[in-house]
Amino acid sequence: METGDRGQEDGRTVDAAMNGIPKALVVMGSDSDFAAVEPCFKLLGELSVMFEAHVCSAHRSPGKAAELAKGAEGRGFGVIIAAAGKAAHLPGVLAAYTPLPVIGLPVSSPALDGLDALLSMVQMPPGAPVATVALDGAENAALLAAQILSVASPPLREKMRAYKKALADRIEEKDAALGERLRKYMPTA
Ligand code: C2R
Repeated sequence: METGDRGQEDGRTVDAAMNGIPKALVVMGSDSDFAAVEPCFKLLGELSVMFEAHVCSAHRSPGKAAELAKGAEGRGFGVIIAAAGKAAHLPGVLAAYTPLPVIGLPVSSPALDGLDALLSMVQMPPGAPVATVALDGAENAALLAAQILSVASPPLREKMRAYKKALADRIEEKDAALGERLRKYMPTA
């Protein structure tokens, strides 16, 4: 992560001096979602995407959910990631209050293995879409957020290009390693 002043002492905000790259707002339905969302924070940081994170629930703190979503555009956010498990109304409710794109990150939980959260997000009725990533797909939530923000940010687009190149390079290494492992099984003439 590039250096930047912390906007808040508690580390909730990674802010300032990130050189023109717009911000992502990350909202978790509960602090119990933290472990599932942590890879998202990590990757946003690695991509130098500024973010602010909050615990907020459409069920338990609906006023704050509305306030966060309504204020997001004016506070310079370009995308919202909403992570929640069980009956996950959080991303849909945030999407109801903002013109910004909302990415839903469904978090798995024991009773229904996360199918409840997945369907709550992916089956939004027409009018308020939630771009839903895979169950516990925290890294893809970060990547999709970065890609959305990169539309208005050439430096971030370059980072995404470099990320994809590194990804492809890793696959090439695996492909070469597979060739080596299979060598002993190859028939000799
Ligand atoms: P607790 O562990 O706090 O009881 O939360 C959270 O995201 C979490 O996965 C259990 C689960 O409830 C989820 N939750 C929602 C919402 N608020 C909390 N799905 C919401 O408003 O959608």
